[in-house]
Amino acid sequence: MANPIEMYFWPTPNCWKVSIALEEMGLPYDVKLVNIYGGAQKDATNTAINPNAKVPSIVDPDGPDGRPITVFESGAILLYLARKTGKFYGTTERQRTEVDKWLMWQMGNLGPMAGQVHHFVKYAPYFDPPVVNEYSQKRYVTETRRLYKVLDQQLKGRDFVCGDYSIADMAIWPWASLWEGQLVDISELPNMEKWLARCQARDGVVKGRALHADLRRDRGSAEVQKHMFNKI
Ligand SMILES: N[C@@H](CCC(=O)N[C@@H](CS)C(=O)NCC(=O)O)C(=O)O
Repeated sequence: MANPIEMYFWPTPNCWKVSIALEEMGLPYDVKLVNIYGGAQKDATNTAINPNAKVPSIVDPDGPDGRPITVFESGAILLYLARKTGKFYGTTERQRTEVDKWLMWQMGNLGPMAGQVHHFVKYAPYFDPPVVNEYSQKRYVTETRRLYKVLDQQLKGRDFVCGDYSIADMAIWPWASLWEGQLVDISELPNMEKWLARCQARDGVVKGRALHADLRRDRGSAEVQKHMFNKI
């Protein structure tokens, strides 16, 4: 029996990628909660494995050569787990390159843009005093809507982003599942809507998404403002 992987986690889209992957791949894991609303991401325990002071991260006691390994950045974690298990990452160089493209698309485009929508639409207006920046809201909502059109086009004629279910779906679904709060009109995205349902029907997605869901807050607050955005 493999030793459990330590998953440094808080119920957020980037962390759901990892909880979903661990569930889908059938890997045992222990959850280490990092309360980002309370500032724990900046504690020495977390920054020792995540120098960027964010979540998620993992520690795999059974890393390469049998020695422990730490991994941060959700995309790097997905790639590591896919290589470790040989699952959800195709089998040929052509298939893997396809998965890489869409994984990088999520990491470099959808995640950062939708993240800014969350900031300017769901968090900042609830700060004390409220911050409502219409230009920023419009810019990031417009770009996020454009990205979902790109995704919808890719999903035309495909069940999943790269054909078979892969780590690209695991990376994209957590963000895309929150389309409503990102002010996206799903009726314009029929392929994406069907794909969301296909992903949501998977046991691994249901379990990974449900993990510590009670701790999640969808809105900004004075606490979130202090611990996540006090650098501003
Ligand atoms: N590119 C990073 C982004 C990580 C990230 O922004 N994590 C958020 C939660 S989804 C976080 O830790 N926020 C706390 C903070 O910004 O202080 C990844 O994909 O792992």
